Amino acid sequence: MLRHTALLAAAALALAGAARADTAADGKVLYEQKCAACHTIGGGDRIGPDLHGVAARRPEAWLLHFITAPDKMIAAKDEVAVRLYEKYNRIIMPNLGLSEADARAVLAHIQAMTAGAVPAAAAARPSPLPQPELAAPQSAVLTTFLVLAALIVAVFGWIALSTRSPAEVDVKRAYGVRKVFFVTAAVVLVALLVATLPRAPYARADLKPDRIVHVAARQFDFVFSDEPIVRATDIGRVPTIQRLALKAGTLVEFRVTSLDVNHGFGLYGPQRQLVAQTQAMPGYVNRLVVRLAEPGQYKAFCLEYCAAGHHLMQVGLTVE
Ligand code: HEC
Ligand SMILES: [Cu+2]
Repeated sequence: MLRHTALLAAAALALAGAARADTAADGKVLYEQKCAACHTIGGGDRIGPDLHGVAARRPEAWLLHFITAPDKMIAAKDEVAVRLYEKYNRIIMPNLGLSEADARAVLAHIQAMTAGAVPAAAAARPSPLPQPELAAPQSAVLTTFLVLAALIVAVFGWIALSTRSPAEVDVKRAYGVRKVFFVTAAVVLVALLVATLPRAPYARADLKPDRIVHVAARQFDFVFSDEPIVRATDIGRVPTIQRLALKAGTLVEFRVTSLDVNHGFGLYGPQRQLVAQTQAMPGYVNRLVVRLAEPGQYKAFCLEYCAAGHHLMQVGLTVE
């Protein structure tokens, strides 16, 4: 027993030593897991500021304090922290529970990236969208919805007004009319269902995808990879795909999950038309099979409100 304990202690010490040996490498994993969802290093602002060269614009003590306890610094009305908070959509950077040693490791990684020691992160993020234009099918759907909604409002209005002059109701006849309405509605709806079901955009189960892409959603980005990312700690260890590029006509199976709360994965095509979508749920993997026929720049957006940075949650992919 004692020997075992001693062995374990030795192993733990060796591990700790190994971990301390390379701070920038540790910092890289921490950064990918805890920071990359909101920041880039040289890729531009996202939810928070671009961290390229941050060590040159802030004192080290301030950075260590901010990274370990951003919430406290904003609460204490630190001038710079409050200014940043106002500038970045009043989204408070969460307290991620980093120790000072963790913060040092992350800073070492940020500095290494800034110095270009580990290049290629720059511009890995998609550029912001040009003002999206509603594609024709989407505006047709919107118009139909608005017309139907107006019709329903009109019917409710008519009924409400009709109560101003109460009238005797022939109950038996009213039930008769109701039955006719019910049967008509049932026939029309079933006919519509039968007519449109074969055109529903569900992939056939027997189709074998050309490519499987794993998608992990988290507040506030999407991570693509060739291997499953099951929990947040897989990030930084499982290789991720920085820029996803697919050949036109590829049948892709997206295996979508979430590392925190419920998100949506809505894939939009080059004309900003919705191509396919599914939910990203913690503990579940949803399979979304879609043939990407049209070449161009695609974007995935979160389609379920997930917290303050939701509207900035997106990822790009290219079909060539
Ligand atoms: C949920 C999003 C989010 C995450 C995750 C996040 N940050 Fe931030 N960060 C922000 C926002 C937003 C700001 C701007 C200040 C504010 O609004 O709180 C910010 C500001 C900063 C600043 C100040 C930048 C400057 O220009 O002075 C640093 C440094 C920073 N973050 C480092 C980190 C590090 C390191 C991590 C990971 C350990 C991290 N952040 C994780 C959102 C985030
Ligand atoms: Cu969201």
